[in-house]
Amino acid sequence: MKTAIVFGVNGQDGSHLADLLVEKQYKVLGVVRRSSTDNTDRIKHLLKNNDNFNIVEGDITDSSSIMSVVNTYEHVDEIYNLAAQSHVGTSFKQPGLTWDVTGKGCMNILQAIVDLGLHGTRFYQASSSEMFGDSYDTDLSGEKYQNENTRFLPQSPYAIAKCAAHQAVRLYREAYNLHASAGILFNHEGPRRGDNFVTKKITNWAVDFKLWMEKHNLNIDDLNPCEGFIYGRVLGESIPKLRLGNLDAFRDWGYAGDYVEAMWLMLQQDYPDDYVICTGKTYTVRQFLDLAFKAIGVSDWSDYVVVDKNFYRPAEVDYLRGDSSKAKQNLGWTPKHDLNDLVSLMVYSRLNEKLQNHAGFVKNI
Ligand code: NDP
Ligand code: GDR
Repeated sequence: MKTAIVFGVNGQDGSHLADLLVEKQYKVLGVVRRSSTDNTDRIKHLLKNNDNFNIVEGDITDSSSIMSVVNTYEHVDEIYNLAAQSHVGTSFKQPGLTWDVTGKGCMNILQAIVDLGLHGTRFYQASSSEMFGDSYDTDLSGEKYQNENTRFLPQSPYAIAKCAAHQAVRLYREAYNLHASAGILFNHEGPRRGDNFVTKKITNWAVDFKLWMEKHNLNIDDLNPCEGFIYGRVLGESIPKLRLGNLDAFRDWGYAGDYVEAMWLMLQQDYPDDYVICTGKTYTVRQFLDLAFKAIGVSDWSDYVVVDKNFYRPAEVDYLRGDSSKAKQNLGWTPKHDLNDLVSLMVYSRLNEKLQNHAGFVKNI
């Protein structure tokens, strides 16, 4: 039986990856930070039902903690580092912490692998399209894209930390001959996405808005949107508008469940390498709003959304569209879900969560 250690197992990707590894009959040790409240919501189903899935406390900023985690199994086949302070906006407010976790944390794990002499262990690092920042290449038809050869021009403390970690993977691979790979993943989302990322913020709000209208028996024509609130027919019936930042950024959004498969495939190759993972299609936040509101039967969202400068970042990444030809060719990986699937999945999953008796609406989230 193969063994794997997943740092960041209770995050969006960590939970999907743990599902995949358990399904593939791995023995999985998930690493979770100590928290004063329960932080295992996304992996509860595994903790309840699977003897091959266990968790242990650990923090990637603490080398001794990593050493003891990595020493748990006699032999570790694969280590995945998905742990990070992963919010780009937050990284401008907490750059030091972001550096320690998102940048140095990866180096701590790599060094532990070297110090413990784990040469048979394969390592995956969660690199990011944010590393490209403002940089892109242009194809023959004049379309902008990023692939493994595009230079990095990071635009946030988060992206700078990710670049450092990415370079550490390359260095440790070359210097110590480690089987260490980095997936340069473009944005990927789903029902398990953290609430303060833009897709989850939008789909959650849209569903809650729809349910609020239904609860008060309101139609669109009954609504009175003004200032930061939307009012209904009678006094006291109101809901705060959705507050967002920059609506014009382009992102290449995929489904998280598809992307963890690419992580696993990278570690099954004879040789370690870096791969771009994406859908190849790009949309603005504005277009995502169109799709999410369409999914709840609303054609024009403009009266319900406030652009709030507080959600703007000091620097923005304007355009991301990946080219994952290398992953397709070497790993045989392509995404299975498009943006329409993703929006439906997120909307119906929120409905499921809010209306217990809608259970069965969404399968396999
Ligand atoms: P999440 O924010 O959902 O998960 C991050 C995980 O890291 C959480 O489990 C978190 O635990 C854990 N973590 C944070 N700090 C530490 C620490 N000091 N020690 C140990 N664990 C820690 O991110 P995603 O699942 O979305 O992303 C996974 C990885 O992929 C991240 O590295 C992210 O930067 C990267 N990435 C994500 C993309 C995306 O679109 N989702 C795209 C490209 C890269 P806790 O719950 O305690 O905070
Ligand atoms: P991103 O994702 O920064 O691309 O990083 P996020 O969803 O935070 O932002 C996407 C775009 O939406 C704009 N935006 C807002 N963003 C947030 N969070 N909240 C808002 O209210 C809002 N309004 C507009 C942003 O400015 C941005 O342009 C994600 C993370 O998962 C990283 O960890 C990962 O590395 C990259 O994707 C690839």
